[in-house]
Amino acid sequence: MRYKSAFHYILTLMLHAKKRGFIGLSLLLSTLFLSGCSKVSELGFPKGVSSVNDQSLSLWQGAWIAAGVVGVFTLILILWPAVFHRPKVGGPEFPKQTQYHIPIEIIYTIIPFLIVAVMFYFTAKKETIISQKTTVAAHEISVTGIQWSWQFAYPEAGANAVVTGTPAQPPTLVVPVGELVRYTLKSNDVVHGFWIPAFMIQMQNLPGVTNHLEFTANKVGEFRGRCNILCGRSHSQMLFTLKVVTPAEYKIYLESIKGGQA
Ligand SMILES: [Cu+2]
Repeated sequence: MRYKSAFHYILTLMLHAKKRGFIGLSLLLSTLFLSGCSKVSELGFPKGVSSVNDQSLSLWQGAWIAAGVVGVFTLILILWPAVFHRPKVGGPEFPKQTQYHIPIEIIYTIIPFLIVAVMFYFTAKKETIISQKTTVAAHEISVTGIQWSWQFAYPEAGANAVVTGTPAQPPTLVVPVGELVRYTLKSNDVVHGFWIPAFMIQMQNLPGVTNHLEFTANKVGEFRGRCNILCGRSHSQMLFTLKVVTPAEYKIYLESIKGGQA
């Protein structure tokens, strides 16, 4: 009974707050829209750490704004009948039942289609820019997925410049800051996923297929990398460290691995 009366109390409050609700709702919506227009937070992804972030961050933020607008609109559609269309004293038990309303059915088919089409357009546009093959890459690194670690090869330092990790000793991928690197992605066995979360980068290492990826690391530091395709027993240990160093340090590193694993 206590729960029931609490529920009634909330409903009464809601009904009394009809007018205030309108004001509150419009305030909430305008705040959402205004904050969305002025400055959107990075929402989990750091700004400017790689050339991919420069492209993808606005896409990520846009997707969140779209999800927010759809979410708020859906919440209003759910709450509206619950608050404003409650049974009236002495009224019919059920309101007029509306079915097969063709215009409404067309509208709720077209609107989601438009939302998906707009998101697809922006995604495809950014994806084309990100996956573009250029001729200006300053360096080449080959990334091979192996059950369950990574092998990084630096052909510009010779055929022996290969670093192989193990689940117990995850390897480090060393890249120069501010210089475009072209990565060749391969797999020795099953499908793996080359993923650097902070860089908003993920591409699959496929057996029998060679994938290519290019990006520039923009900030010196260490970042986490991992495999994001379930690839077997020790998948969770398929980790690596991405170490972004200055071009001078990169040269020294290449020298140090010329004869084999450093
Ligand atoms: Cu894997």
